[in-house]
Amino acid sequence: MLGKMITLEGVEGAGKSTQLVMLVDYLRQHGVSVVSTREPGGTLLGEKIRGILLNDDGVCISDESELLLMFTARQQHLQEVIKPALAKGQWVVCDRFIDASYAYQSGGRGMDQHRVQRLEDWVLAGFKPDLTLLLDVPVSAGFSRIQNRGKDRIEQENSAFFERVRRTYLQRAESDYSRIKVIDSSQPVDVVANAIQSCVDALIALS
Ligand code: Z5A
Repeated sequence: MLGKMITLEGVEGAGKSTQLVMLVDYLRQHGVSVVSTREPGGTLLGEKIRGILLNDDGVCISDESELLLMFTARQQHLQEVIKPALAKGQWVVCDRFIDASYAYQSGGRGMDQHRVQRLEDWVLAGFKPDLTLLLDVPVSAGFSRIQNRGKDRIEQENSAFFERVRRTYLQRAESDYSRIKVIDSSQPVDVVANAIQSCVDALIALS
């Protein structure tokens, strides 16, 4: 793999989409060819799965099905978009990836993390992002930023669910601190962007 993969993670309203756009601009200014994508999604199949997972249209989805659908979308994404881009030397910037499955399906839903691990071993087979930016914000602050828009199926969970999600993200960051960098995303947009750029500068210098 010649390119680098950067993922953005965090609870709802953490600012991932905002920062992704700014990060992609920053990388392009540094001459990096970038593919910007998201999970679930990023391919035609992945976007259809995203619709099934997030639409609140009464379709019954068990926790196990939710996890498997996330990984179905991810497998296609890896094969169709991520690995070909990296092989061409492009950088991939992705709004959510593998850590979200641990945070939401294991942390939030309470599924055994070994199930997630088994799927990770199968689908990712050792592949990991080069850098993960965990945009950390208190759950209530994140939700207050998005209060004026409708909630998708997962966003309708209660605050205890999202507290578990946040805690799981932070635990993962503690145990994999060389890959996962925690950014205080309760700060103003430009301050968060500067913190992200400092992390990314180190990766640019290495490439
Ligand atoms: N999911 C899962 O369960 N398992 C998996 O494996 C994967 C995903 C891959 C995808 O949603 C859902 O799928 C997600 C997890 C689940 N579910 N939930 N619930 P998503 O990632 O597409 O959407 P999201 O997480 O709901 O994103 P979001 O709520 O749009 O948040 P965001 O992208 O982090 O925030 P934003 O859109 O950049 O900003 C939100 C608002 O805050 C906006 O008005 C900004 O202008 C404002 N903002 C942003 N930054 C700041 C700062 N620093 N200060 C003040 N205001 C700010």
